Amino acid sequence: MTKEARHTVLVVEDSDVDAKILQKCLARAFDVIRCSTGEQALKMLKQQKIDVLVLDINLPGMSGIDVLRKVRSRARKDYLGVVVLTAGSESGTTELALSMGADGFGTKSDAVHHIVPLTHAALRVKAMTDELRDLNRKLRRANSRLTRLSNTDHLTGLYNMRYINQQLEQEFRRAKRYGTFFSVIMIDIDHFKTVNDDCDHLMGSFVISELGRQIRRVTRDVDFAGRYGGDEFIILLPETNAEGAHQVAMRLRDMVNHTIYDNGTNRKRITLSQGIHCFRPEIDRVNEGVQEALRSADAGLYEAKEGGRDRIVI
Ligand code: GH3
Ligand code: MG
Ligand code: MG
Repeated sequence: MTKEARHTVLVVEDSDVDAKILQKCLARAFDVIRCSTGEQALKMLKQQKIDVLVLDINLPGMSGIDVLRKVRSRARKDYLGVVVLTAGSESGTTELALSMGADGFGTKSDAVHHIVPLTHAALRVKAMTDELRDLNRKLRRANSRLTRLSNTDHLTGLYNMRYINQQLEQEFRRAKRYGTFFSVIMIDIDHFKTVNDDCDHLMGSFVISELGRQIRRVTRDVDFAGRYGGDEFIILLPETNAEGAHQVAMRLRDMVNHTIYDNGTNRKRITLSQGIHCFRPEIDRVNEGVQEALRSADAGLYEAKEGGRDRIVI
């Protein structure tokens, strides 16, 4: 076995004679270090990489059980294997040690024969636990990636319709419960078909993703911006009144109107139509909540289109 692959065992034993015997047995298979008290052991565990603790139950000061309790209650990046050694005469100690998370136990009188296999067994528990923890971490990461993907519009990176609808319901419940308000802005690009027709679909898609970026720039972290589909976007503004929502819509309008898209053959500007609805729980009817807010913001959007586009209607 190479030096790197060897595991480190810390023997916690106050008797020099017993410690020597244990170290001699273990040194055949492991790198062995030793200390005489529980307090020293806890310190060493913080300072260096140790794979298995061979722990005498009867120690001066802190007992082996106390050390075990401390070790298991601390969060560690990787698992520490623990073998507990008893004098053999204490009743109930082994049960207690196992229930507190020891991976193996033996009596000191038998230790010469059993300490190496016991340590190997503790290392197997460690390997399995570390692997499980690693898998768990990967699973959690994959799950959160999946959740993010299922809530996101792929072209803009904004939220998708499904997530925005969920969030709308939640904002309604919150606004009703706390008597706050929130606003919704519905946005549709004017004559977007002409971008596709006059330039190409690539430019069309670029315009949509750029608008996503601009919407992100005019909103705050607490707002929820989403693409409802096609050239339609929606912004939820928690605890924002109609005036605040109008300011956001104006900022977006300014930014969009100053953007020129140029693909070498065509130069294009776009404009937006925007409809705003502010939900006020004391006025809006409870049951009509979400649908009413959407209908009202949509009606504003329609009015903006009818009125000649490039405008905001509350
Ligand atoms: P209006 O001012 O009435 O909104 O006119 P409009 O041309 O924008 O019409 P509308 O909003 O009804 O339709 C949007 C068009 O946008 C429909 C489709 O051709 C195009 N479109 C929708 N999604 C995408 C996309 O992801 N990429 C591209 N390139 N075009 C899209
Ligand atoms: Mg449009
Ligand atoms: Mg549209």
